[in-house]
Amino acid sequence: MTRPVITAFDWVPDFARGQVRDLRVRWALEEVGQPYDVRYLSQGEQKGAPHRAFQPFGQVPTYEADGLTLFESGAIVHHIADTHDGLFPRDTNGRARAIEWMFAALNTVEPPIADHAIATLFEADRPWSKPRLPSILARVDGRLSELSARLGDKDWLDGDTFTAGDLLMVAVLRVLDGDAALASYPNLVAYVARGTARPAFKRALDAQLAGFTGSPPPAIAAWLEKQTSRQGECA
Ligand SMILES: N[C@@H](CCC(=O)N[C@@H](CS)C(=O)NCC(=O)O)C(=O)O
Repeated sequence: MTRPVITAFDWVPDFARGQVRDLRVRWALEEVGQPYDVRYLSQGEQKGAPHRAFQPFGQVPTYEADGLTLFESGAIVHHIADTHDGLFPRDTNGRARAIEWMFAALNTVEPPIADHAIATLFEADRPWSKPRLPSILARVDGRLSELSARLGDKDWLDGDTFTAGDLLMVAVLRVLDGDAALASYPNLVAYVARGTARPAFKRALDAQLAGFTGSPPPAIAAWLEKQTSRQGECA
């Protein structure tokens, strides 16, 4: 296999550092020991035609190797697991269960957690966010409670073996790390800690953080400047 090239941003706001979805892809590549290169995009470049040719929605990450280009972090992690040893069990049924947990992470658990991030971070200052929060929190809690019950006292979702399903589930849950919503479920807190203690995760996170060498686009820079100068203001 040729060395894959993934895309990532060269700048994101502080709250998003360590959460951009190229992290999942980097983590998968680190787990299987596959070296890779990164093509960095400045903010805004993701919406231009050249990148949209790779990613129709104008987002990161993407993946290129051996004449194949992919978008969607879940599809990329699936492909890495499919073409390397280490993220899918060797038996057909175990592999199917790992894929089941990949879908559960992205399709069942992530949506309410993404709504929570929108209401508390991205649109925290919008009038509709506060009224929506109780119902969002109830949906997050419902999913966490069900997941906690299924995980029980196992190390990983399917037992003793870490799979691509755990990789995506931990990546999804760690958005809530330190949040009261997750703290109510000690087995999920321990599960996230177990996943993020893996050396491959640490290498992936360090690599993502080291890649933020760019600058914000002018409009965001001006807005950030205004926020900083306001920090000393009294109401
Ligand atoms: N479902 C997509 C979501 C990708 C996504 O949301 N990417 C974000 C970064 S985490 C992004 O590129 N946002 C910038 C934008 O939408 O302009 C995936 O998993 O790859």
